[in-house]
Amino acid sequence: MNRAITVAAAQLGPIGRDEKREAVVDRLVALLHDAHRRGAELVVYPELALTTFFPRWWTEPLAEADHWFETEMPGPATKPLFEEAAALGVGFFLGYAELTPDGHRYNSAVLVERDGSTVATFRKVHIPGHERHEPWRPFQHLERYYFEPGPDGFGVWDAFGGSVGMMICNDRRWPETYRVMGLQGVELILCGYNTPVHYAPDPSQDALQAFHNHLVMQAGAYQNGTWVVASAKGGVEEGVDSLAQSAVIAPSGLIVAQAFTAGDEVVVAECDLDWCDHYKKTLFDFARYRRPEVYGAICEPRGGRESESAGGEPTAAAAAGASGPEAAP
Ligand code: CDV
Repeated sequence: MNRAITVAAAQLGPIGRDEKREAVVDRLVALLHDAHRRGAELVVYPELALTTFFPRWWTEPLAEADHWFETEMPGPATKPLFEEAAALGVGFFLGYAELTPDGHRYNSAVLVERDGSTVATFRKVHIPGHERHEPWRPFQHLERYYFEPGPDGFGVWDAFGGSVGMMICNDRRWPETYRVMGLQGVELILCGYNTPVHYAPDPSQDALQAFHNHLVMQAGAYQNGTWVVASAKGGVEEGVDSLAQSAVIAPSGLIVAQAFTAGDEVVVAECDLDWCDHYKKTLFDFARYRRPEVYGAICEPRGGRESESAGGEPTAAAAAGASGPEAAP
């Protein structure tokens, strides 16, 4: 193995609404130590890893939700994590809610190298859920109220001895996410997620959540010849059950390590970045086999030519009586 890096998915169990940042950071540091003890040089924490998943509640005016957001990274509460990681020589990916100095709100992740330097801040591109309070739901998913879509898209950075990309939760369901990074030569994609098991607009998907989670990431890894490391915040948080199953996925598409609990747990695997070439230089040799001249529709309007205005989730009424996609407005 030439470019092998040991990576840990540091899964979190639930974070209570009243749990202080400092207490959460203590948990992150405990996971960091466990990962380091097991040889990890890079630790992947979940999406919004410093607080409970607050988009499940409606808050108006929006400014009253400011306390869920970080205005600096590191800030006073997160500094101990940055310091401890640098002291151990371990890098990390950490999801958090970002409030910028000019008032923008993003669902973000910071990537920090082993020496403590910040590689990049990634802002979630695909924002799921809804914009306004929808009382018919058993719990809200108001990401589209709290966050703007990340304007920068999917970058790839030279870090950890390879080409590293990032995505956050819903981004992992979209093939474009992986392909845009794949075209930049990505070898290691890091991901954090919070996925409620119950999907109110179509509960028939509830039983398939675990399948869909791995389906999309295994396909994305294989089709782009890249490692994917994904870390969940799982378990029952403030009454809402969320998927766990954090995993490390090889460029073959196979899962090489997976969480077996829905709580705080470290999943470790050695990722040989050179293994990506088995796929990048054969079946998925993009330069040789891709046909971009016939892929133009990929960049057509959002919903495709025939359904530009038909996107979005079903309304409450449609969901209540929904028997299939035709019930959507
Ligand atoms: N945090 C997320 O982005 N969650 C979405 C849910 C709402 C479907 C996900 O794609 O897992």
